Amino acid sequence: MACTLEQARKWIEEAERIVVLTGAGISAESGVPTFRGTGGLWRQYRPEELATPEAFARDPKLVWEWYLWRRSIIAKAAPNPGHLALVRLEARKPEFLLITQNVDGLHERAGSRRLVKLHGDIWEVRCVQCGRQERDERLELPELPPRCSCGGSLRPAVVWFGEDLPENAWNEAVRAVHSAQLLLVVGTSAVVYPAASLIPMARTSGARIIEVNLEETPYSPAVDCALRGRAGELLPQLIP
Ligand code: BJW
Ligand code: ZN
Repeated sequence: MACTLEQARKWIEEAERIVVLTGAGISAESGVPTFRGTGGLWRQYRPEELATPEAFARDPKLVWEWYLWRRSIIAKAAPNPGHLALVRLEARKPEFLLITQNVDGLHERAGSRRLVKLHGDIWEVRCVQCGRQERDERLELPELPPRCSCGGSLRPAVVWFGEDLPENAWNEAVRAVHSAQLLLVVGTSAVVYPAASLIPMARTSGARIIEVNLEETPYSPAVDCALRGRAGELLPQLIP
């Protein structure tokens, strides 16, 4: 449903329990490419071909090259006014949770603290053999794939297609959505599950839903307010 910015601002102001769900679109204005749509391709590959455990097993060097390319872009990027507006919102609301599908760390760098990351973190690695996970902010690696001290290959500690989401993060997200009065959905194509299912879940438990996106998504017709535009421009107006 279309609605005015004024109406959406009022709903945000009134709600005490707010959940925000973000996707790659919120980081687009920081210069980080989204997955789908224009600029979503790397060389000739689609994310669905690289973000899988099968792709890593087949060609770990290729998958690591993609992640190192993304790391190099993210390292140069800075949080934008959209990220900063969500930090302000967190400070104003007694109950607040920011749920992100992004792995870029820009929400943390902006100052968001009540945050759950559904798809992991591009700045962490995990050993495929012993499971050890650690922070790794290198932009160049001596060998691809890098090795754990146990000899196993290290992979990015992110969630690929066919893999389960981190259980604690997912449970916390579901709990928050169930008690939310308002869900603000920002910059996600809402086609990747189970993250996208948080939107109908909020609807079922009676929350109002506001969507901020450049384009229409599968859930646009079902939300209370669909605002078309850039997150970095609309969020500062919604959360002045
Ligand atoms: C702007 C803007 C601006 C631009 N301002 N807006 C139910 C139905 C169908 C399929 C499934 C299902 N349940 C599970 C599945 C399978 C699968 C799935 O969803 N497939 C579909 C794609 C068909 N899901 C999974 O496999 C998940 N695991 C799972 O379900 O486990 C259980 C299980 C186990 C075993 C077998 C089966 C099930 C895991 C999903 C993991 C997703 N991983 C990735 C990669 C993460 C690591 C990395 O970053 O490399 O996560 S894929 C990629 O997509 C990434 C993102 O987080 C995710 C979502 O993308 P997002 O953020 O929405 O970005 P875009 O690019 O799609 O959209 C950007 C949007 O911004 C657009 O709308 C623009 O218009 C907008 N925009 N600029 C505002 N300035
Ligand atoms: Zn190991």
